[in-house]
Amino acid sequence: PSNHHLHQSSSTPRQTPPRSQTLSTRREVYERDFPLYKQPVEVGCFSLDSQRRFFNDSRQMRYYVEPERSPSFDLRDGYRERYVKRDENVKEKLDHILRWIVANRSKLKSKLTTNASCPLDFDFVTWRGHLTKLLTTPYETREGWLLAVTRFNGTLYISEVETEAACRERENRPERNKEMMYWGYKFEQYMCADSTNSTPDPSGVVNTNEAFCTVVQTRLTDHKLLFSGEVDCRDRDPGAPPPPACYMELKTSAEICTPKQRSNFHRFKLLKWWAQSFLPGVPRVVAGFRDHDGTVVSVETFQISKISQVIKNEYNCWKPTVCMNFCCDFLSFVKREATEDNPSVVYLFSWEPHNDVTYSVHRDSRYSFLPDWYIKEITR
Ligand code: 0WD
Ligand code: CA
Repeated sequence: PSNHHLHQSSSTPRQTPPRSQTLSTRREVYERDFPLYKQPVEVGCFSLDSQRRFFNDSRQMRYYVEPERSPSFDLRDGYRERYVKRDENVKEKLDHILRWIVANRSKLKSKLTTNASCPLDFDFVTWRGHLTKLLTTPYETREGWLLAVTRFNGTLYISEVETEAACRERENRPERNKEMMYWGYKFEQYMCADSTNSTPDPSGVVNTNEAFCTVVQTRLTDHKLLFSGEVDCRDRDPGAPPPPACYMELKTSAEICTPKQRSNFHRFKLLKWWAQSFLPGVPRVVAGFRDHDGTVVSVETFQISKISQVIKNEYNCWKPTVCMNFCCDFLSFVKREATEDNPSVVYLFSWEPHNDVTYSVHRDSRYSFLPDWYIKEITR
């Protein structure tokens, strides 16, 4: 049958089916009403400076400056001379979020609390980027993922593990791809100022250690979520709505010249852009369309709430409801399977395109990711 969600033996009618240890990622399974997703609320923020040091404040916030209509930004400028790249070999896991939690624990206390066994009133703590991967899974045909899950004091922590394929790709990245990764950051520098009353400084250094991250709280059906995501900039108008509604995501993309390119943009790029910004409630994406030489030829703003309209005419296109229902069912699956409350136990959820999600359990392994300082802090 096409709606085979949980794999069950067909020879035992009228019996409750055995619980499956796997989860389907087939789109048809998740075509149902859009699940409840509460308006995300910003509960705090943090900054990472040019040396990747953590600060419990918004010092790295940047401000959006509207560009000219056809700006002709040169995204290649500074690649050789003014580029400081974050060390991708350092795996930070959830460390920055955990530092933020420790620094802000008093304001996170749940209302009916002093319940020592559940000091954090969240079911899940993770990066926004990990949730984006879950949202796009039913439509992903190229890259699988590995998500490590630890249950500690009743909360489920989700931290990505780099797959072997992703590691190989990173280590064998062609020079052209390396340069194109810089283009996205360079675009941010052309578009953002450091304060409300200054202008962008394209003569400066691009340092990808620097980041401003929002921490938001929300609920997906019965899953209480706390996650953090990097925010590129905010509306500089003092009359703009409070975060996250004043935040803006910046993207670069190849200019669209043919109907085929437009269709691919709708089917693949807008899916990723929508998922990433919908999660934290960031309402706008500003896209710089660039040519092959890295010159921005046009800038266009996309309202996240209108993207489902933009793609409506695309045949066999992605659906927001499928993304959200899959994420919701994955989180239910994790809650059901990751039962042992132990900071040194990792449930490693694994997915490859065209397959179901599976998992394995690891004790005191290289996958353990909750640091001792965090366990001590939360346990005391
Ligand atoms: O441990 C890991 N596997 C990851 C850690 C994967 C992804 C992110 N991170 C951490 C980093 O500490 C980073 O500061 O998360 C932070 C960003 O979190 P996020 O917002 O949840 O990540 P995501 O939505 O995937 O990416 C947002 C931006 C990217 O912008 P674009 O426009 O390209 O989507 O964060 C940057 C990038 O600029 N970014 C990263 N920064 C540091 N480490 C990483 C990364 N691994 N991936 C994307
Ligand atoms: Ca961006």
